[in-house]
Amino acid sequence: MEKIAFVMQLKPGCEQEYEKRHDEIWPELVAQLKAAGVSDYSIFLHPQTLQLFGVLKRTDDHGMNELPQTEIMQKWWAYMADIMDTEADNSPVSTPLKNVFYLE
Ligand code: RM4
Repeated sequence: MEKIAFVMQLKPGCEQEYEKRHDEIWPELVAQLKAAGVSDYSIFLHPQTLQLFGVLKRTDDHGMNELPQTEIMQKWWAYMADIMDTEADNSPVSTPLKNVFYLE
């Protein structure tokens, strides 16, 4: 099991909508993420910069690299594209973070 973290970017004025969409996250997407070996997934919002800090665990044999090709991920990213900074393919602009401290 590995824990990874990354930063995405929310568009101004979209805080409530972002949280609402995640409160109502599609069960099919949850199932797809879990099937890909993802668990313990949280996203935190930095209120001043609107940076979204994601942290999750994934199994050693995770399928996260294949997730972008799945229909459900494509649909979710298209749905979220109006409120997040995205790449040309609708995936969120995402910067991996370096782990510099850990306390068990
Ligand atoms: C985020 C973003 C991420 C996705 C989560 C569930 O807003 O789209 O890519 O993993 O939702």
